[in-house]
Amino acid sequence: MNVAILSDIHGNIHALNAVISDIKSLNISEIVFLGDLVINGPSPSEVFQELRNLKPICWIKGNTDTWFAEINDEWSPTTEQEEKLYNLFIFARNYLTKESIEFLLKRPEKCVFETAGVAILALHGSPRSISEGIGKNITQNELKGIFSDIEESVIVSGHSHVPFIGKVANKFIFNVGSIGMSLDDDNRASYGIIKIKNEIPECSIRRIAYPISKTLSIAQNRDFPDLKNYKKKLNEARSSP
Ligand SMILES: [Mn+2]
Repeated sequence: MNVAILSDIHGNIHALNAVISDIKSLNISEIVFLGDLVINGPSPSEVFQELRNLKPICWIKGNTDTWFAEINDEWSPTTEQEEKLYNLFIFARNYLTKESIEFLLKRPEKCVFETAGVAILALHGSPRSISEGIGKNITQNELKGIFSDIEESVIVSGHSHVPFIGKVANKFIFNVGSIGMSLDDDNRASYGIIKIKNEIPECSIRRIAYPISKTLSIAQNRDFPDLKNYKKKLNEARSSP
């Protein structure tokens, strides 16, 4: 039983399609999605449709998915940063139906699934926050605290856009990175595969090259906000700003 763990697609259909082709070439039985689907990329409706077709056994919300509940018509940006996020939000909203947005908002914030008898906890960020990415910036001691109340022995997460595989107090922690916008100096899409062998999970990261220029040309045709910055992010996948 191999499970593919997908996260942080961020409206990038070419990255998602490349990952789907890779999944089809492997012996994958189930798909899990960890959130951040439509905002911050030029193809919100396409990625929504594609992901629905994949029928994930587990599909949770990310912090940018919750913007659809947090931002309403009375809200207006007050800082330059808020203005940027607001433009990304409006762009995505313009490409989605009301039904799709309602569907996204109905996703849970976490989910437990089982594969080969092993229970796995799926989160977008960390057990204490949807917006906290788990990675090597967190000390082993801190990780122990963060995961101390968790029963499951395997935890999968995303959010940071930087893949990470760690182990703390007999728990396997697996951040699968981002499909649509890697930020670890490697501009390929990133996703994870979990294989259970004799009840021991084997976690691996797949890195998949995709035609970035095609994603950028859709962005240009659709007048995607702050295109120059988006282009730089996709191409350079810079780990620091
Ligand atoms: Mn996120």
